[in-house]
Amino acid sequence: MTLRHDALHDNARRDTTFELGAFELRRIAMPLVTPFRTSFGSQSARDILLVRTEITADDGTVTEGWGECVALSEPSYSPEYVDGAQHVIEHHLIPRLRAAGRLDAGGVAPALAKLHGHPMAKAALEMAVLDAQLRATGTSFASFLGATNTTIPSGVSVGIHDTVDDLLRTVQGYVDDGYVRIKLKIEPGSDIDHVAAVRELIGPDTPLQVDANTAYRRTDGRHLAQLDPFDLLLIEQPLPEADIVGHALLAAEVDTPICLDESLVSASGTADAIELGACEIANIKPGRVGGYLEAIRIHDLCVANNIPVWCGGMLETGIGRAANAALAALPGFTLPGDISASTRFYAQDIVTDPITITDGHVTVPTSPGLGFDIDQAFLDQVTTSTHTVD
Ligand code: SMG
Ligand code: MG
Repeated sequence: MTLRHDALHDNARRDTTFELGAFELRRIAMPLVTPFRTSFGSQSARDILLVRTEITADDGTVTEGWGECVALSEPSYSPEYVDGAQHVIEHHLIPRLRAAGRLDAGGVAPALAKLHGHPMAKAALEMAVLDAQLRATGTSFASFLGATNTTIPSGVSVGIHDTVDDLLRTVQGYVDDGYVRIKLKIEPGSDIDHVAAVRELIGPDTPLQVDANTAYRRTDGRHLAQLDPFDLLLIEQPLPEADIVGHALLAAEVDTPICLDESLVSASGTADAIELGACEIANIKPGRVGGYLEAIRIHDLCVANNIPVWCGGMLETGIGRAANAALAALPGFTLPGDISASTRFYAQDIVTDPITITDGHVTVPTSPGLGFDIDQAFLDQVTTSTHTVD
């Protein structure tokens, strides 16, 4: 089949390229409004790497663009971590980009392809170039994508709580905020009874799903099948990321659909997981797969294979949140994403137009670029270091 977005990736068909300027690598410290606990640990603040670049068009016009690296502080969600991402960006990725000469966003991944791994670091660079390119051409990300939806349903991810009472209080708060789908983080010992209590609280009609962040093993099939009566949308990443066959076995043993997150790091790997029956639903996170352009390929692949997709989250600031909202407006995103209001995690955002929810929905940004404006004063206030790479 011809993918809808092939033109985005076809080097030969690209006519407008840019000269890349310096890259500013900026680290910010963002406290969370409340600690967020998953099966791999708890965090109360986010140490985020931002990338700012400037591109110069043929006519000499200079435009800035911003990217956000979703790597966490520790290699706990995936092998990447923020210090490592900054190192590989400075010492390996930027030199390759420079060597590639003039390019546009579609040229970033090919220029970096000979370097293994580090999808989150690569994605941050592609994102900065993409934002700048879209701003330079006066195009919103949503129109670049051909997205048709102007609003998207908003889901919220709820961390593991020590007690069921605390969990129910938190979930009720999010229901009151209007979130249309609840996702519960689970791990062995905080799973079946937590889900049962939340299902009873929210009733049968509110969509509910769980995310194990690799906390179970192949032998846990019978245990996880106890979730089946609660009519969950999906079980996200129950097994370790490399265990694709295990997920296929689990999908045959458990009625609730199996969704992959950590396991999906490329379009070709996603195609394999689908073929093996390991991926009944796909969580798409641009950072995890090396960028928005690869994320679009995975979307197209899933649509062609009748695999529902939704957009995951990595506690992004307003930069990544805006871009994710546009991505999730593509037609294959048929399930609510982890694109909550900025206030779900942060008291104040680094953009002047943070993502909010109205009637459980997020409005897809329409301004040129990925869809945000930096709040420079607040950004400077939360900045912990800035380093320019020429
Ligand atoms: O941004 O709303 C968000 C967070 C969603 O649960 C979320 N992300 O595995 O899907 C996931 C996790 C990864 C980050 S956990 C620190
Ligand atoms: Mg997940």
